[in-house]
Amino acid sequence: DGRGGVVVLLTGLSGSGKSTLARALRDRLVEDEGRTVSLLDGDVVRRHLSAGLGFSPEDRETNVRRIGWVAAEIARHGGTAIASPIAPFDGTRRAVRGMVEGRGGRFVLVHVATPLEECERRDRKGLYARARAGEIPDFTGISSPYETPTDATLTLDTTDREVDELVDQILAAIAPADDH
Ligand code: GGZ
Repeated sequence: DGRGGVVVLLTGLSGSGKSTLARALRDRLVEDEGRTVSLLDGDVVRRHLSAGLGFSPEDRETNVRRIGWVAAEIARHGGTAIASPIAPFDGTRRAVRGMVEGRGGRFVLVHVATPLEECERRDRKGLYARARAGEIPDFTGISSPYETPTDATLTLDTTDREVDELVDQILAAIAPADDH
């Protein structure tokens, strides 16, 4: 009936617009479709579920796998989960896909592919400046890799785009091809 469980994972650099899109998507799903949505917000996840983890490759892997586990569990019960970690590693993202699909959920990977130059120009939290100054080790895009997804359902660049229009694209990508 198109109401089966789904996990939307927004992946991309810091400042790419993932959280903004995740929240706007949540609002639209709740308002337009009356769904219950679990938003696994990056900040909240790192304060609670992943408290104590840093940004080494190992800690990022653990963080994203935890998010995936929770999201897969939500989808298994027919729910909708939206998560927006950087999730820089292809292997980890594929592991999350496996967890979700293995438990009968649909997995929609959205690559928020706003270019590094634009993310750095925004630099809302001043993190890029600090990373360039060598004050933040392992900073994604500067001193830690971001592996571009090759299995994204949708690739978006938020540069000069309206949030509403981008959310429309995500909603279209989520709309089930009723074969799941
Ligand atoms: C990347 C970092 C780092 C390093 C702190 N590298 O823009 P933000 O601030 O709010 O989002 C970033 C957030 C990334 O955490 P994630 O849990 O999404 O990362 S991962 O999926 O890789 O586990 C940024 C802040 O944390 N931040 N240090 N070194 N981003």
